Amino acid sequence: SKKPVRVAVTGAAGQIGYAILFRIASGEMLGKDQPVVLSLLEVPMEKAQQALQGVIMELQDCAFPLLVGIEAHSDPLTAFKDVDYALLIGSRPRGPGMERAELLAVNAEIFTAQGKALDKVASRNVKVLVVGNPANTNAYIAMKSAPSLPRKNFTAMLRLDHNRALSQIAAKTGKAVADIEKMTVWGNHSPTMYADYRFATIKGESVKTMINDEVWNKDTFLPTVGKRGAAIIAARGVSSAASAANAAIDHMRDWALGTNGKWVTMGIPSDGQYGIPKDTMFGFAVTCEGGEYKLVEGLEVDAFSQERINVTLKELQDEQAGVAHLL
Ligand code: NAX
Repeated sequence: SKKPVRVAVTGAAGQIGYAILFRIASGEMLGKDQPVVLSLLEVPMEKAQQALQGVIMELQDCAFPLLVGIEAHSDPLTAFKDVDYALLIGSRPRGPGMERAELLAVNAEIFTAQGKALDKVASRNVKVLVVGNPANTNAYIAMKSAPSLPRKNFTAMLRLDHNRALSQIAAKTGKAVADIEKMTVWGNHSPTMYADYRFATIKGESVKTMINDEVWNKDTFLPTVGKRGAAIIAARGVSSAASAANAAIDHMRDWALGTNGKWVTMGIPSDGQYGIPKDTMFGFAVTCEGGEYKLVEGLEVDAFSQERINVTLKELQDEQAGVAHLL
């Protein structure tokens, strides 16, 4: 049988933590033949650590055959020791009356510390996914704080936006989600993201031709996908958790196990393609194989798409500029 891998999850006692840990432990992320050790990080506060103990009791009570170890931590330096995968979910949400600059600053502090800890103690091949918002900028900060790890090991989660786009297209066309290929989302995980179905196909047929409605794209599809998180908060009273956890599972599974040539969306550090400045943590279409993602290159960018890409890029550059003095 396979050697166990170490999986770190931060914010493990939170909503998304509760929705993701049981799925990782049951083998949905890394395969039904891959034993895992869960290394769980929460803030040191007693309430959080106590809640974490409760989650651990429940994990134990599932008696998952693949779960060969569970650890509770309050320090990233111990939590990230030798980890092969790190899901950075915990972050500081925006409190009432909190300014954007303040939000960026507290999160910069968290992700600087966690990036440094990964740099020091994680496996040199660690695959890092940042979910905690602002996800792209937090991933950028962690990457910049871990100079001895390859840049490509740091990614941000755009997969929820990607999956939201897939389900909207399936509903619009009356076709199965499973048959949609070549969907992508460009840019920041925020309402400015640009979900792009121009290249998408369903059983070889062009989705754009099938829908043939630019007004729907601009006035219905993009706002629906962009504001979906807010719609869920309005309906549920709390933010998306199960769907976010599901997207994180999809992201890591595809990265680790491959996509068989299918496109998925990941936030990755740019190497300058599509005019996105190097290191910008940007959502792109990728394929995954052999534990590596590969950017889909050479896609045509028309005027409308360029305009959208410019908007989401500008937002990301402003966020990056807002934390530059902290790095
Ligand atoms: P919760 O508030 O339920 O849980 C967050 C947990 O993280 C808390 O238990 C908290 O104690 C812990 N935490 C805070 N700082 C920490 C640190 N420095 N180290 C370790 N743990 C820490 O939030 P939840 O609903 O689970 O969401 C978590 C994050 O995901 C939020 O930032 C949220 O905005 C973000 N999201 C990102 C999405 C994406 O697509 N990228 C979508 C869903 C979600 O909104």
